[in-house]
Amino acid sequence: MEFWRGSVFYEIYMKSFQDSNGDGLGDFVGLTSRLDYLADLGVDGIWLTPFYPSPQVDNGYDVSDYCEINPDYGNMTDFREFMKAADERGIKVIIDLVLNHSSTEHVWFKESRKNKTNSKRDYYIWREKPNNWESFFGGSAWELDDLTGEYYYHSFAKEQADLNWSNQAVRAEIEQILAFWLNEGVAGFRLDVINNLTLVLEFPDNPVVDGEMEHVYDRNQQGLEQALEDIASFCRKEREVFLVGEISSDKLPEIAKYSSEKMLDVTFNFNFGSVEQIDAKSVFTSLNEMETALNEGQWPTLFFGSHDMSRFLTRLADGNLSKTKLLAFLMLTAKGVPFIYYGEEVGLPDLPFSSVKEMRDIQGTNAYYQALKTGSNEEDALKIAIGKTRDKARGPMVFPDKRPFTLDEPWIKMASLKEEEALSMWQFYKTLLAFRKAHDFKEKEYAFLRLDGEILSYQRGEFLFLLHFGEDKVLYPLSGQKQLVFGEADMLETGIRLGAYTGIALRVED
Ligand code: TEU
Repeated sequence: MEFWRGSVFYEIYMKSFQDSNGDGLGDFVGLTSRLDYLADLGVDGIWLTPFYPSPQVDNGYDVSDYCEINPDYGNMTDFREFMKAADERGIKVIIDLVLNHSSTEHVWFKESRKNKTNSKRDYYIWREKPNNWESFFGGSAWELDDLTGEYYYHSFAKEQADLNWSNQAVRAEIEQILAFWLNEGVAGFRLDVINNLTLVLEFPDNPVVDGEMEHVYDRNQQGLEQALEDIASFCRKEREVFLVGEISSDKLPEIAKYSSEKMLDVTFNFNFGSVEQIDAKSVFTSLNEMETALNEGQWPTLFFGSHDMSRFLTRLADGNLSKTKLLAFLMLTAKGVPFIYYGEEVGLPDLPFSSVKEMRDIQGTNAYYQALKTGSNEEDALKIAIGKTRDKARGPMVFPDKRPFTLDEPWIKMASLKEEEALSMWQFYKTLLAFRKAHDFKEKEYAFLRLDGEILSYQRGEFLFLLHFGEDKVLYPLSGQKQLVFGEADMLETGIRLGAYTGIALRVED
């Protein structure tokens, strides 16, 4: 059985996790010093966001050298010490690879743009004329390069040029990168926007419906399955390697088709993780959809936060501690591979902003200047940028051992949770992770999934989980011998009384 099935992963946003040298940026030495914290929390694996040399136009998702460490985060020796220390604690490390595009500062691109006959010209996608394709961050996805008078394609920022996956030489380079990091002992990769790799090379315009572009020709194109199979078989030549795909879609069937034995182990299902609101019914629908949409034997991912979205304490629970805990309970007990986003275990909220100057994320700043350009005043432009900026979830980590929390800690000042609530959140994660560890959930499929009013229930192996999404106390009728093994509830003759936003686990007869 693959190691990842029973594992809980923890996403770390490099810059904001732990600084060791006082430059205000997280680094590998700092991260290594926090491995005991992570082991104590009980996570099995870490997903590291990009740590490679990069001009940081898109926080490291613009890589200028795939086989090096950004000096802000340390060097190769620091990385190796971190890997060794993680291994000693039984923590697996998966790293983020951005194979769809590189920074325009990458030596390949610098060569490529020099002239039309350069040996690296076809590493990227050059055309005499642009089509109507739009970049994810707004505006055209084509940038005119004065040197040769041609346009290059960038599905994200203009400093992130898309690599040409129809070129075998590019694929060979990518294999070397995979081999390099596998040799360093990583347990797997999180593959960034991996469904953007292949394109319709006749470059037809995408349809635009009600002012919105439909990405018909620039995503999920022919050849993608083969490319993923090639990556997977290359990686798995010698050992098990965990492959996590980020598919830029919120439609489960589109996402699900790339998780199969021959391709990716799991894909991020945004239809579940990045929703704007949640209730018992929507969760029930999503969990059922996962059961039917995924290929046989494939598991979904379970997450409500990442470096790309608002934190769920703010977004889905409006600062309510019990509701946040209930969502954590769902994420850690439903069938799938959970990904905790750093800081959610201590109830970090979204950061607030009062000016665009406080923002670093290109998605926020672009939206701001775009809004000004199209006639918004500064106040409205700021509102739009606040909605868009991903900086809100990228604030500094505050560890629970730093007590008492000083009031000038930025997150405490704005946290909707009080200090004791933050600590109770942390205890909750720890206890739940310990509960998972004590019982093997690797092979536990759902015996059933049910919805009764605001109570969602599912059974996995000998455990029955009840999740109450309502605000009033309710009595859930249950007969037979049941032992409460996690959470709080009143066990009555007639059933179980559940308080507002409560998740519990019961041991039942198998
Ligand atoms: O994100 C890609 C992205 O923004 C979409 O996949 C989006 O999250 C999804 O459609 C939600 O429905 C990745 C990285 O996570 C992000 O930080 C980078 O900016 C981006 O790729 C470019 O590398």
